[in-house]
Amino acid sequence: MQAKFLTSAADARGLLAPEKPLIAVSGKSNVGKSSFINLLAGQNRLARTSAEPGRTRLVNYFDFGDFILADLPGYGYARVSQAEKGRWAKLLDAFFARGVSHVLALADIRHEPTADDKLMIDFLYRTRTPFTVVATKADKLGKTRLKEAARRIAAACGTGEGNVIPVSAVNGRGKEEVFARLAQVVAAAQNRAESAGEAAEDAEDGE
Ligand SMILES: Nc1nc2c(ncn2[C@@H]2O[C@H](COP(=O)(O)OP(=O)(O)O)[C@@H](O)[C@H]2O)c(=O)[nH]1
Ligand SMILES: [Mg+2]
Repeated sequence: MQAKFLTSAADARGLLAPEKPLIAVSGKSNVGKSSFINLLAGQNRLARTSAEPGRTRLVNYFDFGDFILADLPGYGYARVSQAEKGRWAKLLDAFFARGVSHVLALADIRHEPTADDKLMIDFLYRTRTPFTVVATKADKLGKTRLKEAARRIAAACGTGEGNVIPVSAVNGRGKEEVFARLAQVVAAAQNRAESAGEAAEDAEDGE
């Protein structure tokens, strides 16, 4: 199906608790989050791309058929007030408290992960949230430097190289790999739902 926009949440009350597996996309402002979501959707304007980062403090939900994708507000934008940062932190806490199947954590392939990127990854480890690092703007590097960069990002995030997928919204690189990963996530979620259903039946049968 065509991916479609569902709704935006500005605060905890607006957050969804979907039946389908929920995949979150995180990353600092300007990392290429909107462009990446558009790449996955095969649509140019599903998620807005902007030259003015950090203006939207919303969780945007999209229906991708097999899963729901949540575009989290970009972090690390310097020119926002303390109050705004507090509101952002509260919204994210509430979001993760509802549970999520997988996080695609975006990082710019050309740079060392920032302090904020590392805070995000630490948070994912602490909360035992499965994640994949998506290294954006891969078209900006040649083949050799790209491999080095992916290795460096994996090390900085304390994860394996196989858990870093270089992508490019410009040439489409990495799209299939990301979908293959998400297919595994969806299958695992379905298996869990089925065994939970069977366990409930067994309990009813007194087994
Ligand atoms: N070369 C290149 N530029 C990109 C890529 N993805 C995003 N950009 C550019 O990076 C800037 C920020 O992109 P955007 O998707 O709005 O980032 P967001 O703030 O994380 O949503 C824009 O100027 C995009 O055109 C990419 O894969 N390759
Ligand atoms: Mg954006």
